[in-house]
Amino acid sequence: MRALMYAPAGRFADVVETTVAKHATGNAPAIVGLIMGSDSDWATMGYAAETLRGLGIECKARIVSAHRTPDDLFKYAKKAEENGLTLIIAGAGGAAHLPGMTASKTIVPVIGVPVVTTPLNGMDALLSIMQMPAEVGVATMSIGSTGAVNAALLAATILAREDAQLAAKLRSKRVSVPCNDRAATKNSPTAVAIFAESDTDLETMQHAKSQFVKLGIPHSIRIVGPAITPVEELLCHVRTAEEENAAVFIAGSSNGIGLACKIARMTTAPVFGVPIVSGEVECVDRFLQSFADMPPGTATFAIGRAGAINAALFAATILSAPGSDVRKRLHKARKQQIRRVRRMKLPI
Ligand code: RP5
Repeated sequence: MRALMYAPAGRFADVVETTVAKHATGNAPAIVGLIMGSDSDWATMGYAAETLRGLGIECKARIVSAHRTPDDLFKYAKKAEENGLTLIIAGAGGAAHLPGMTASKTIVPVIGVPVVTTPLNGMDALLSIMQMPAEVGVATMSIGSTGAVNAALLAATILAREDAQLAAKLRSKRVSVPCNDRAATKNSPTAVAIFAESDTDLETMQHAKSQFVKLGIPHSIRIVGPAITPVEELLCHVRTAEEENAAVFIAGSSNGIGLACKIARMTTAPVFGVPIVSGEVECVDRFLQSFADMPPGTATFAIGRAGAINAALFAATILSAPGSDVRKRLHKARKQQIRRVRRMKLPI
């Protein structure tokens, strides 16, 4: 199937004809919405467009700003599902509300890219995007152009579940990943493997589990040992989960995002990290640094319970087809959430 893919002016300016990936649920082409708050973000977000293009995935790029054109953003997000967007990649810098606000208005999964725009080197954007409240999650990438490339690769990983051609292209780009043919299988697996590094982490990850129980999604949950676990042992857990048909991994660990990053190097399935913090972070710089180096295939969600819930909801969305029972339950949960917040009372 051929289609035109548009890339706006700038370093990556061109209009190219490309083979497009198929929509996750049928023969319609998968379309990734690529949005950013300003044309100044293009120097970063162009890398996402270029990576998608290299993989033959159609993307539609637009500038919509959470702060300068909020009405356009709401319209864009509200119509995203109806307009056939399979995924949205949203990039923003500073007080980067674009990915989160987009996620608040649509069930279409949103991947957020923190852009460097201020002397805080994108850390402000990273935290703004990552630290979403429970039930409205954004899969957060690392900062800058690496994050933009990885956002496109994560989108591709998700779309590759139903597209053998794309899966093959993706594997050829991730040569260091041990080979498996799972992404190319016709009967797509639907289960999620939840990994926790300790008993304490397991408690947090139970919040992810309860989402899957509510939504009726097959899942498994296991402790994979502390950070010192030999890599072979972790690999064994990953392979076992794959044999159980795990299509998505969710990794919760007090060791920041480290566990998710290790798993991402062992599988072609998407890996969602949930950083767990008990007490206070001792060295904030060192803790945050790990989020700057997440490998392809990994995304982080908020710290703790909110992250566990949001990673689960994100997984549920990418594993379900539009119009399916799971999607209906997700829409219903959004409505319940709105009603719950509207019913909240203050003491005065
Ligand atoms: C954000 O503010 C945009 O995403 C951009 O990263 C940043 C600055 O925008 P400009 O002042 O460069 O237009 O909304």
